[in-house]
Amino acid sequence: GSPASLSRFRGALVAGVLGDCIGGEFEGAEEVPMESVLQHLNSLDDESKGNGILEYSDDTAMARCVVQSLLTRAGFDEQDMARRFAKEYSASPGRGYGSGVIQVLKKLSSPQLSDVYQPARDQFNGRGSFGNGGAMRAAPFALAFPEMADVRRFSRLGAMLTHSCSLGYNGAVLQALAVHLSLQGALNLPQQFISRLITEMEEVEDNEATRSDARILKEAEKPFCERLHRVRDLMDRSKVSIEEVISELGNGIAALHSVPTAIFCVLHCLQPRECLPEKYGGLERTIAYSLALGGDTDTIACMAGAIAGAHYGIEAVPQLWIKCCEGAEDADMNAERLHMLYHQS
Ligand code: 8NA
Ligand code: MG
Ligand code: MG
Repeated sequence: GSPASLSRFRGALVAGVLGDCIGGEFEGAEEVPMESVLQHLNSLDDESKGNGILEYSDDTAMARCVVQSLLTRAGFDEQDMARRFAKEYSASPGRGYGSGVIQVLKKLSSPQLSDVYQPARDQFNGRGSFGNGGAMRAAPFALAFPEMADVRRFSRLGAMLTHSCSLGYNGAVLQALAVHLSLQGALNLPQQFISRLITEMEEVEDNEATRSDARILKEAEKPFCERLHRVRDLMDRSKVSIEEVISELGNGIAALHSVPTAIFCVLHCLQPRECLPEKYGGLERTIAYSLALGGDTDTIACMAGAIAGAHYGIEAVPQLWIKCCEGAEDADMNAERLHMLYHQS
């Protein structure tokens, strides 16, 4: 497809929802045999089973708030977005939110609150959250703003409403930038795609807040850059086991242990893989592979789904999977509205 086509917008938003809904099955599992993944995916293709609907979790619940806010305000409005997060949480608190972020969401609903970024700063004794909750909802920023500088700026601010640790909000920036580049067709040249991301993150992580957080958490000076170099090393290898991916990149709830992982899933699945059915296209491969890593499967598949969806477009998304997932049709309609907003500005 052509850069920033409607098909790519629809693919990104819909496949993100699918990753969340389908990935929920294995969330928190330590080991997920590929056989179980394929069984789960086959059950979606089997209409005769009359599957119940797979519900979305916090990932999609918050992404929907981001989308609605960006659309109604025709841009980023932190007060409006914060209000939507709080309202969504109080309406459906059982969507599987991280245990820390719940405190922020409760405080954000207070009408007395003057600074919407303050509750996030108070998390974890003032260090802020490094969870992947900012990154899991970052894709819509790439679908609202055509300029990379805006994607960077607003995905960061949007994440800081709940995640004030640099390892939290920089993960959101990385995810949004990956979707932004994918939307432009950058995954046609995977080596350049990863190089572009590294160059961008060199700048994003070049500040005192990042250095200080990295020092405290005993990470490399530029934690996401370091991980992206590992992604590049793994890409260059002809054979990589699931165990190696988990030990090199992680599969956990920290943004640092999941955003680079999601990016790797997309890159690794650009080609057919022995462990995956031949009938699968790239998007199906990406989701299946993400689930087989175990750990925070809904969130990793959600992030990988959004990046892959922006690359392959809506035509690559199986209709039967869309039918099984709560919120997928909504996402498709919202993608059209975001596409208009993007091309207006
Ligand atoms: P969060 O901000 O509560 O962070 C998630 C968790 O990370 C916290 O509960 C802490 O355990 C830990 N954490 C984050 N920052 C720090 C810190 N500075 N010091 C010590 N510990 C810290 O919530 P979130 O929105 O980032 O969470 C996102 C994830 O939680 C998503 O994957 C989402 O799906 C959800 N979730 C995941 C699982 C799972 O098993 N993987 C289960 C339920 C919910
Ligand atoms: Mg979730
Ligand atoms: Mg999760």
